[in-house]
Amino acid sequence: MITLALSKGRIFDETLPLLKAAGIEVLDDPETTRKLILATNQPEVRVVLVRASDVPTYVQYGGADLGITGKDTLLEHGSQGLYQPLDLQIAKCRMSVAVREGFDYAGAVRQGSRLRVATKFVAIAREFFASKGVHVDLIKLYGSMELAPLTGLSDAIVDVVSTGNTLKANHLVEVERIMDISSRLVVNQAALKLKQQPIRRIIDAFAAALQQPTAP
Ligand code: PRT
Ligand code: MG
Repeated sequence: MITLALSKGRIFDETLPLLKAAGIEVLDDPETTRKLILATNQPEVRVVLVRASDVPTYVQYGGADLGITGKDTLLEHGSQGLYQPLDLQIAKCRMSVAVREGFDYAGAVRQGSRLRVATKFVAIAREFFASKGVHVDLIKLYGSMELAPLTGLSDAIVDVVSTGNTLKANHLVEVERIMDISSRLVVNQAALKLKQQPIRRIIDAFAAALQQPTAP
């Protein structure tokens, strides 16, 4: 049995075409079923639905053989025990610093004042500001980062941005782009050795699908 860990929502949706290219079709709709283990048209392949931030953990400890996870999640988790054969170019977005409209970010950085930064991505934020030599107090949040500068909890946030609509709706502006983000295929290294043939087949099919020209 090959177990693939996916999270519901954008990663699941954008993975379906890749699975299809590998001849794999998921038999349940994750948005309507209450099942957490989904069968596929291939009796030897199943999908487990886990929280996005739990995908690397499942794959690292062998709860799943493979998984698909954002580079943001992977950088926060660390990549011990994980083989990363492919950037799948899905669920694309960017990691950015944002502040309230009118907040003088450049001035605050220039003056060397300690910046209060709220984020779910503490490791990425710590590394980024350290590389710039900016002193920060990091405040760990688990969601709704946009609220932090609006309530005075922080001066800035570090968050994932896609269209930018959420920032705009909350009167926040993007002041720095930290990195581009997309989702990666991660594989348990022991599983890759033990189940080499079926896992390689999936990796190769995904890789071939990525080579296909995409519709404009
Ligand atoms: O929700 P949960 O805590 O379980 O995990 P999660 O939020 O990490 O999961 P999910 O499914 O929302 O995201 C999975 C992965 O998709 C992330 O790890 C990113 O790599 C990637 N991704 C791509 C995004 C976005 N685009 C995105 N827009 N993740 C989150 N967002 C958020 C963004 O922060 C904002 O709050 O969606 C909101 C809308 O964004 P805008 O800019 O289009 O308004
Ligand atoms: Mg989410």
